[in-house]
Amino acid sequence: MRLALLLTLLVALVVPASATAAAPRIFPSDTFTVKDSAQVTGRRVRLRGPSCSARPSDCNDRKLLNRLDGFDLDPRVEVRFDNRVDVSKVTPSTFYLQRVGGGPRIGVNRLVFSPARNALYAQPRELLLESTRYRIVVGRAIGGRRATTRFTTMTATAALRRMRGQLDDGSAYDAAGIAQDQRGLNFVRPGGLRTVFPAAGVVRIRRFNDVGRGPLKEEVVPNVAVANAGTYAFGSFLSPSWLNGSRVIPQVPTKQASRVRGREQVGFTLIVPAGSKPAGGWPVAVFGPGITRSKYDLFLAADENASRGIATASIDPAGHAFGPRSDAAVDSLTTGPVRFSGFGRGVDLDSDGEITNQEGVQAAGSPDPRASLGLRDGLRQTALDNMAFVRAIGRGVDVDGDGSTDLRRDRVSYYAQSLGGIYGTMLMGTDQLVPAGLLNVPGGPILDIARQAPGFRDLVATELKNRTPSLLNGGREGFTESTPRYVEQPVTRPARGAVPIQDVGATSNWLNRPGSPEAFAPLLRLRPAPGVPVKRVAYQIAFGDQTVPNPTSATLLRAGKLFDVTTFYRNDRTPTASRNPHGFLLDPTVAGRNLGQRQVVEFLASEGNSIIDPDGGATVFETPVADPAAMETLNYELTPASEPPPEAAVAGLRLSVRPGRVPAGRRVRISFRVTTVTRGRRRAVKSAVVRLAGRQVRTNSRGRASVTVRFRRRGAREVVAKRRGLRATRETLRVLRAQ
Ligand SMILES: [Ca+2]
Ligand SMILES: [Ca+2]
Ligand SMILES: [Ca+2]
Repeated sequence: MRLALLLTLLVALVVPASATAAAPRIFPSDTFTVKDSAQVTGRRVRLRGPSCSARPSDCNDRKLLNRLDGFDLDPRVEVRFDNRVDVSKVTPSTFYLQRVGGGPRIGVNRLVFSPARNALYAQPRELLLESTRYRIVVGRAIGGRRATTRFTTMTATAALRRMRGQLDDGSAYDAAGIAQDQRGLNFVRPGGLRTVFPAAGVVRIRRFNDVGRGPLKEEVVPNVAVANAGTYAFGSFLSPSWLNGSRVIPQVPTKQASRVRGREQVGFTLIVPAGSKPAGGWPVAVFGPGITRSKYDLFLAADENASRGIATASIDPAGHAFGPRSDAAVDSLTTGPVRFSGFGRGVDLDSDGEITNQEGVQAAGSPDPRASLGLRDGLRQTALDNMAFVRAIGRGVDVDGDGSTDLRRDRVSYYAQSLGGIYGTMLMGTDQLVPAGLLNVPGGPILDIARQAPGFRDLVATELKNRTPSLLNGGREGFTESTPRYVEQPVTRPARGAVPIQDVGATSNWLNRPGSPEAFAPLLRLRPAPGVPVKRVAYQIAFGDQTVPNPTSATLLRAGKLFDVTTFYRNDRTPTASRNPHGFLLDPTVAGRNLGQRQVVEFLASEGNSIIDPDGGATVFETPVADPAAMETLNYELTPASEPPPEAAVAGLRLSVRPGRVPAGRRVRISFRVTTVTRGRRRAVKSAVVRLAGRQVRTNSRGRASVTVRFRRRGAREVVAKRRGLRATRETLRVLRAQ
């Protein structure tokens, strides 16, 4: 016994505490959670600080995060060191994540080193499993001390599934006050008008948009869905709504289901083929329109569907198709103009008197305390509206009112463009009744789309500007985030102010994950949810897409391992190479349109069993994508922008603690010395505050201070040294067993 003790003391003498770096501190960690039996994970996030008066935006975000039952599925791991570290030391064996209980090591990428914080940021190379415990291991090679922690990932996709379950068991309709006989599609307007028109007699379709104040704005609906079209119909159905007045589905403990708040009369458009219908009715494809678009895009998205015997229908995304006064009109050879409600879903959320083409699909912007929830719940509600639409079709649809069902009740496929592909991926991952879906030009998460897309970046800038404190730091559209993409080299000189923008980005992506398509992509084929079959899906991505940039599509496709069912439309190899190819499926002025629609109709006609290469051996359409890595870059040129200078390193304090090990139960004097290195010279730091075990002392002009203490129990004690303008540091004092 005495020998062992002697050896311990000897070790203490030959290894002073100041010779070893302090252990790096890692986030995320379950140390920032509390137990909560109402959550699937048994835990709830509990972050502290910052001050709500000094940093109200961060405070608002923290309150939202503290309702979640775990950390992000693509967490931005933060490791704080005491000194600069060499990012080239990061390898799959020195920095990795691993499931607690075993599993392969998951390396990291997207590295950022912040000199001002001495913090290293990294994200795992693959999306993590939900509701699962992981360990993070940071090896000694990086910062001189090994560090590890455990954390639990959030339950992300189950909430949408629970809401779908409320549609299936009828409880959502009951809660919304929608009686059994009101749950189907409705073609009859007040006054008895049936808005169903023989397609051959339709000369023109117009819409009259309620933009808030002033007269309705007239627009002609382009219509190329004429081949073999028999009937154009315009109707509505009642859809339960989970959104509250702030366009948010309030977070509930993950073992519980969200509550239905009301209902909405949702309009639809429908094209039924001409000719005699097959037994049981026409098979149906539902088309999902993109952001700012509407159900009227159906007439641009269904060139060949009717010719192939497919009925096609579409509804508006939440908050779309302008305000509730919006109308539509059909000019017919036989009847003249017939005008009826367009069931606009837009709301004047910001009370400025105007209703935009997408107002109400997302939470209000900063300084609204829910701003960081963004599109999360508008996307979930839209996926649910489409599920309610599928269920209404399943109740039997009599379009012409002759008493017989015209649409097949058991066969609905889905296809969609852009935002439609985003909520469409969520729908496909969740709805057991939709076996096949083709998703055109989606990506995720939304913030990563918006900050990289030239047309949306100013919206992100406005949000950063309106935060308190404001985070605009200069650069393209007013900010520079220095965020590396999946395949890019580590960022070791982030722009000044970039790392706080990255903090907000990581928070936004974490908060939005339950309504973000990449979280649902693994459910399509890799890990289907209980009761949901493996799906037949196809993706179309456009090379150099400037609206949903390629790297965000790659994020989605990687998450679901979907590259083998992905077609890459190489707009760069066409006569329209100078155009933004995002709208290629619908836009008649982009080269790929007709072949894109050919692939869609073959997919739909085969119920997802056939993904044709629309141009065969030619290479405008790569089916499947020849090189998935080609999607990890933007594939278009950005105009140069001046960026802020790199973040400056902040000199750090160094703290020595002697002795570094003390026995418990005895009064001991512990001496501190606080220094800093400036211009290569070590200098004493006067008036630094050193804290240990509830005691606090200040250093003298030689940087020295001491306390006399007695520790009752053995274990590690943290010593912290701080001084304004310099980065704080900490050391560990070890209290050994009493002699
Ligand atoms: Ca408005
Ligand atoms: Ca009928
Ligand atoms: Ca080809």
